[in-house]
Amino acid sequence: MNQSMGRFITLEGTEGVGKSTNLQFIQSVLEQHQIDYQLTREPGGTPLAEEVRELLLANRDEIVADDAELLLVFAARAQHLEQVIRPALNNGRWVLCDRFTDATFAYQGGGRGLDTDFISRLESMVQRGLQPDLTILLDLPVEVGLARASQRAELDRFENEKLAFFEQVRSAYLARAAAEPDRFAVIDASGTLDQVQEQIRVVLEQFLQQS
Ligand code: Z5A
Repeated sequence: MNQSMGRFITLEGTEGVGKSTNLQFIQSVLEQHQIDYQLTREPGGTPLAEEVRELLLANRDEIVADDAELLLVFAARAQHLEQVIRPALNNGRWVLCDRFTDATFAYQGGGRGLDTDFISRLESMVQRGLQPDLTILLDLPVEVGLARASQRAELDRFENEKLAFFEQVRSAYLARAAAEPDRFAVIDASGTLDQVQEQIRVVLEQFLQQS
């Protein structure tokens, strides 16, 4: 590892897995270890990319073409990488990002059924080899996640998708984790919050020791 670079951690999962809840826990562990980190999210992370996020999540009468959705995701990502992620890592800061390109392979690839070779080509163009060092995947049966998330007042364009869509998203995530076991840590998110966070703590402590 280049010692001057920060480390890049991403958090992923399907609907209702507890990403927001556990993000706070990850932050607390990093802070206990006095890690200087930048918290960010995708789609979003810069003013322009946050505007793209709003475009992506808004419910609308017009049908959004799958390719348009994919290109918007990568447009936001290009801006986010340029303005936030690369500068932070180059300055030795760690980056903790709520979702990244694995979400594209899961939602646009798995959920929408887009060609993963095409997604890979966009990934190469926009990321130029940059990959997360650690990806924490919170995994949960889709029905359990949807039941947890159903408490929300208003559902966005993705949250309004059907069960089969989220099953495909989950399968795509698990396939990516199986293909890259060194980068991914798959967490069983079906237990109590304490049980989930204990698993996350173990993964982070191990990663911190290696970093
Ligand atoms: N998207 C995409 O399509 N392509 C891409 O490349 C990217 C994203 C990057 C927005 O993401 C959408 O963008 C996303 C995919 C798409 N759409 N969806 N769906 P987001 O990350 O902003 O949206 P989100 O998935 O809704 O994230 P979230 O708010 O962090 O969700 P969450 O995982 O459901 O987190 P939560 O609010 O912490 O947990 C849900 C509830 O469960 C809550 O009431 C908790 O108190 C409860 N909870 C949490 N843990 C537990 C445990 N252990 N037991 C019981 N209850 C629990």
